[in-house]
Order: sequence, then C-alpha cells, then structure tokens
Amino acid sequence: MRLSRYFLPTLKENPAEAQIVSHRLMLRAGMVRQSAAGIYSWLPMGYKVLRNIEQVVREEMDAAGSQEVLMPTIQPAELWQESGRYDDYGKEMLRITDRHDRSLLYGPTHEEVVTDIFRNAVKSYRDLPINLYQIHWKFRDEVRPRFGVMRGREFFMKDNYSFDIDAAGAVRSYNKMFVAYLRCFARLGLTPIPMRADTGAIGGDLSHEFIVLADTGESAVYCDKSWFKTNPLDLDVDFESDLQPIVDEWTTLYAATDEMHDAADCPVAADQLYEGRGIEVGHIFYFGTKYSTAMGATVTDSSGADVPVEMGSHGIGVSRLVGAIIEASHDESGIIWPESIAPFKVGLINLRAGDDACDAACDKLYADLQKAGVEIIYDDRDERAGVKFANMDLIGVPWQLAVGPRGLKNGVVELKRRGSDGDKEELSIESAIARLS
Ligand code: P5A
Repeated sequence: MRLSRYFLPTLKENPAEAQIVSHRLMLRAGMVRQSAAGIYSWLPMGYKVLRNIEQVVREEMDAAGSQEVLMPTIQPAELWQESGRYDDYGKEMLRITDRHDRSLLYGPTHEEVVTDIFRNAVKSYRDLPINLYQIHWKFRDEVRPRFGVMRGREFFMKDNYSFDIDAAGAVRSYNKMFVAYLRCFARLGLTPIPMRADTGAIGGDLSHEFIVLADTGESAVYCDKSWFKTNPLDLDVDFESDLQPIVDEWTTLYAATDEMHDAADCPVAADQLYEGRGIEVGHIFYFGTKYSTAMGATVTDSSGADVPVEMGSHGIGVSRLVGAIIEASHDESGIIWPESIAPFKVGLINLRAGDDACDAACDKLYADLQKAGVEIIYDDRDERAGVKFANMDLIGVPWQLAVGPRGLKNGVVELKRRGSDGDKEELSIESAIARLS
C-alpha cells in the first residue's frame, strides 16, 4: 500500500476526549472514529488490526475443536423471557419494538439464541460434545462507555458455547477453552492472568477472567508475586489430552478478582501479594444447566432418560484487545505492534521522494517484498524525513526500512526494528529483501 493513497487520517495533537494512551493512539493513528458514545467506525488500518486479531482467535477456537457459526445481532424477547433474563438484564439491554409491535433486542450475548438452536437440533448424548462459536457484534448500553473501544456500547466479541452430557464433559470443554485462551493471548504478545471471578449476569458458579496488566485497567488484580516468574505455557498442546494439569498450574497461585480474593479461604500472604490493575480481555463460564433447564434443552442419556444439557460460555473482547495490546505495547512515539497482528510488517520510507535513485530503489523493494507476500506500507509522500519517521513510529509498523541518497551511494539501506531503542542496521537492497521475506 502506498501511503499517499491510503486512508489514514492521523492527528498531530492529542485528542482532548481521550484519557488513556490506547484511546489517544487509536485516534491519532487514524484507526477508529467515534460515531456516537461508545460506538465506533473502524477505518482501514484499525480494521486490518481487528481482522488480524480475529484471525488469531479463530485459529485457536478451530484448534480447540469448536465450529464457527454466525447468529443474528437482533434477537426475539421471548427467548430471554424463557430463560428469565429479560427483566434481570435491566437497562444495559437495548430493547427494540418492530412495526408489528413485537419485542426484540440487540443481543448483549447469545446464550439464549444458541440454546434455542441446540434444543431444536440435538436430541441424543451421542451427538455431544458440541462447541459453537462466533465472532460478532454485541451491544450493551453501558452507563459510562469510556476509554475508546475498551468499554464500548457496541463491541466485537468472540463468544463460544459448549454443550456436554455431564459435568465431567463440561469441565473438559471449560479446560479446552482455558488453554485455547492462554495460547491465543500468548500469540497476541500478551501475558494474561487467569483469575477466579464473579459470574454476574451470565450465571453459574465457576468462572475465570483473563486479565492483562495495565495501570489504566478497570479490574483490580490480586495475585502471588511468584506468578510473574512462571511461564508454564507449552504452545504445542494436544487438545484431546487431559488439560487439567495445565489449568491447575495456571490457577494454583491464587490469582483472584477483589471480591473473590476477599472471600477466599486462604488469601495470598501479605508479603507475597501483588496488587495491581488490569484489563479483562476474556471471561469463561461454566453454568451447568441454568439455560438448558429453563429453556427445555434436553438430550437422552445412555440409559434413555431425558437430561438437561450441561453448558458453558466463553468470551473474548476482540475489539477491546486492540486497546489492550496498545496499552501493553507502546512508547512515547506511538504504537509497537506485535508482528502477529501488525497491519503491515514493513514500513518503507523514501527519504527523498522525487530523487530518481531513491524512487527506483524503493520501487524495487516495494515490488519484491510484495511479491514475497510481505505486507508493506510505502511512504512515497513528498514530506520531510522527520515527519515520515514520526508517522511510522506512531502507526507502529514492526520493521522500518529507510532509503536515502547517502546510503544508496554506498549501496545500502537502513533497517530498524520498532521499539529497539534506535538500533539501526545498514544492509544492501538484496539482503534487506531476503531478511524481510
Ligand atoms: C461469555 C461469552 C459473556 O458475555 N457470554 C458469551 C459470556 N461474558 S462477558 O464477560 O460479559 O464478556 C466477554 C468479554 O467481552 C468483553 N467486553 C467488552 N468489550 C468492550 N466493551 C464492552 N462494553 C465489553 N463488555 C465485555 C470483555 O473482554 C469480556 O471479557
């Protein structure tokens, strides 16, 4: 992509409405624009990052054996009346009346819709377990939408739903999601802390939030200091094996949310306690038969008896992750994207656009790297070098490749890794192509 033609409305000044760094940088880097309170449009570069994160999440859900579906954003009120949540959900639910006076709502979550699909289609324990997920928009009329996409009203969520014949199966499904989340967040360059959590409006009595440490986060974190020394994640997991030991290893350090920590039988000893703040990027729930009993989602078990199906649900805040990753990875000049989700891997900077030698070298680098399948943004604009470097720093492209007349005289271009304290390497055009391909 040539920057001269790319729709990237960057801002020089810090927008006054943005209180935290990720919100500031997302606006300044031209990633999103607010349409109404807590409702955002995603511009080309922001959308590219959102899609890249979505893809990592999708790959991990698929690896864990879940199947992707797409459910409607608009749901009938009847399903929520059946589950008993229509009144409970309160003002966070956006309620809609259609022209026939039927009550609808914009889904804040999809337990009811998926349970309805299940009860109409599955009748026998032989068809279980089933795991279904979608990556889709939700709407929650938050009292105080804030921090940009971090607490939006309309937001993008991955939501997975598991169906099992018994509690043991449901725990296996829970563990698969637990481990899939660890892998997912590790691929996104994050270290998540799984914390025992309150189940709130979703229900049930087993749940874990996955928290990323950030001073601006809205969640309190209590955990054992030794947690930070451990990194037991083996990315080569066989999802069919017993995952309980991995889950145990990640949950024995008493990490907990504040309510859970206060209620714990053996809270972390004062001298070992880390107290901080973080962002909740995922939340998994096991709620047994709460929805299946209320909505009559039963299957026959091996003895021929009808039993309500055991369920869980598992969410990842995909749009929130964009903000969380920026909170975890930035410096005073801008964003530092992990390579796994960067909108472009290479930023090519023509230090003297209009100079024949510079233009020719850049054209070759641009064409050859594109041919090699490298996502590249080429700053071909007639701008000062300082402006171009500042722009590349702001938008966070992992590799910056600068081409100038002085270097070219010696047959070299300059390669810099974003976030590497300015270490630059000079290399020939051919070796730059080989290195980045
Ligand atoms: C799990 C999947 C659920 O809704 N039902 C389906 C369950 N869980 S949750 O914890 O309420 O939400 C899952 C994740 O969504 C993100 N999230 C938000 N992101 C941006 N803005 C919001 N207002 C918002 N609310 C929730 C969080 O990452 C949360 O963990």
